[in-house]
Amino acid sequence: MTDVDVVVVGAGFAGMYMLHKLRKLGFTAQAFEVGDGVGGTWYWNRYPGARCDVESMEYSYNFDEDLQQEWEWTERYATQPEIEAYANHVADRFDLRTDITFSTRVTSATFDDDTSTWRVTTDRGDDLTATFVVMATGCLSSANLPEIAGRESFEGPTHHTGRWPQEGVDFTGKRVAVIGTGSSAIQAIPIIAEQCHDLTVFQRTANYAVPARNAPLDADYISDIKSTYPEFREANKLMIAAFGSRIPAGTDKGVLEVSEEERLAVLEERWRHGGLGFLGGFVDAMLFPEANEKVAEFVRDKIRGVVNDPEVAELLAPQQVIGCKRLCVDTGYYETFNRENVQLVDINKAPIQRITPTGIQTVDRSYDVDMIVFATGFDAMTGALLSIDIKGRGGEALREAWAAGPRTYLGLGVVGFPNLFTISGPGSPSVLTNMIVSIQQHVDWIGDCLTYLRDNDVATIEPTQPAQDEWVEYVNAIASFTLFPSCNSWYLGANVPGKTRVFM
Ligand code: NA7
Repeated sequence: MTDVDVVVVGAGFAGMYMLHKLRKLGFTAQAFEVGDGVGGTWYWNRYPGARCDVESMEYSYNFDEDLQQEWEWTERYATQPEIEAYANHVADRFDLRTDITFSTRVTSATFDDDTSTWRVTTDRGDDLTATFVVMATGCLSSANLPEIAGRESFEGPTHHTGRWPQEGVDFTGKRVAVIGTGSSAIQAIPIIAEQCHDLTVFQRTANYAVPARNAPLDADYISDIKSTYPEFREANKLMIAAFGSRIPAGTDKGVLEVSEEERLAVLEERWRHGGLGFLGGFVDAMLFPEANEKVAEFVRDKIRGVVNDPEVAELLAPQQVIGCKRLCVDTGYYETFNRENVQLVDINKAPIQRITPTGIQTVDRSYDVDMIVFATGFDAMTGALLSIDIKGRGGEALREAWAAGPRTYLGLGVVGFPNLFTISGPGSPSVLTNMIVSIQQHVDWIGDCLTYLRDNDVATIEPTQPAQDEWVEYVNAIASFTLFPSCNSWYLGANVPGKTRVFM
C-alpha cells in the first residue's frame, strides 16, 4: 500500500489537468510545485511583454465545456497576467490546491524493485511512496543563466526573464542591458526601451520575428468560436501544429513551384495576418534550403524596410534557416531599434569577455549599465527532469540513461523506469505544437493507461527496448527530412554548453 496512487511533479497546465483527471478517475494524487502558485511557465515568465504566441481562443483547456464557455479572453494573444489568472481560475474551479504542495521542489524519485513502487522526496522533507509518478515538469522551466566570467561581481540588479520578480522591475531612469535576442527578449525589449533611460541589447544570433497584429478580441468572433467550440477544437487538432484552423489556408505548392508574384502575394497575406501561421503558406518551407531562403529573404526585406540605420538592419537580419529556431511573434521589436535610447551590440563579432561591477566588457569595449536582464532561455526539454535525482530499475539513474541525449517511447515513458510518465517529454510533438493540446493528449493517454492497469490488475508498465529504439529512430528520421537540425536551437539542446546535441 502506497501513500498515494500518483505523485504529480509540477502544477503548470500539465500538472493541473493531470491532477484533475486522476481525481475524476478515482486515483489519489499529490502534486508538488516549486512556485507558490499554479501556472508553471506562466507563473515564472513575468517579464514585461510576456505573451503567448498561440492565440488565446486556442491556448486554453477544452476538457470541460462549461470552463471554455465561461472564461473570457480579452486579446488575440493573451498576456502573462491573463494566462496566470486563467490558471488560478481553473485551480479554484476544480479545487485543485488542496492536493498541491507549493514552494516545494521534488529532489528525488526512486523505484523500489521489490515493491514496484516509487519513493519520492522533496526539499521540504516530504518522503512518500506512490505507485506512479507523472513528471509534469515543463519543457521551458529550467532557466539557462550563462556562465559569463564575473557575473556575480555586478553591483546592480540582474534578472532572468524566466525567473522574473513577482513585484515587477522599475526601469525608470536606468541604463539597462539585455543579453539575448530570443522570443522573451523580443517581447520584452520594446517595453523596456519605453521605460528605461537607455537600453543596450547584446545579440549573439539575430532572430526572425513576424508581427503579432495583436488586438482586443471582437465580441462577434468570441461568440462565433464559442458557439462551435468542440468543432473548432477538433479542426485545430488536425492542423500540423494543433492550432490555426481559422488561418486562411496556404497553397498546396512548394515555394519554388509558384511565380515570384504569387510567392510574394502569399507571404504578404500571411505577414498581414500575423503570427506563427506565417510559415504555413507553402508546403516545403521547412524542408528545402532554397525554398526556406526565399521566405527568409522576404522577412529580411521587411526588417530592412523598418529599421532606419542600414547597418543595424543588417545586424538584425537573421542568416540562419527561418523556423529552425522557433519563430518569434513581435509587437514593435524592429521599430525599437530606431529609438535614440537603444543600441545593438553584435557579440558574435565582439564577444562578451566578462561582467564587471559596473557593466559588460566585450572584447573591444565596455558598456556601463545599472541593470542586466538575462533573456538567455532555458535548459529546455530535459533540464527540469534531470534536475531531479530519478532512479529506475536496479538503481539506474535517468541522468546516466540520457547521458547521450534523451531516449523515450512517444515522449511518455522510458525503458527501465516503470510507472513513470513524462508529459510532453522529449520525443513527443510538445513544443512544436500548441502545448495545451499536446498536454491534454498526454494526460488523457496516461489516464486511460492507468485505468487499464487498475482494471486488469497490472502492477507496472514501461516501454520495451525495441519500441523505444524504433520510436527514437523514427523521430530522428522525420527530423532529418526537415531543416530543424540546421542551427543551434534549444530543440537540439545546442543553446546549453556541453549538452548533447539531439533533436528532442
Ligand atoms: P531562447 O529562444 O533560447 O533565446 C535565448 C537567447 O539568449 C538567444 O538569443 C541566445 O543566443 C541568447 N544566449 C543564450 N546564451 C547566451 C550567452 N551565453 N551569451 C549571449 N547570448 C546568449 O529563449 P527565450 O526565453 O527567448 O525563448 C524560449 C521559448 O519561450 C521560445 O522559443 C518560445 O517558445 C517561448 P543564441 O541564439 O543561442 O546565439
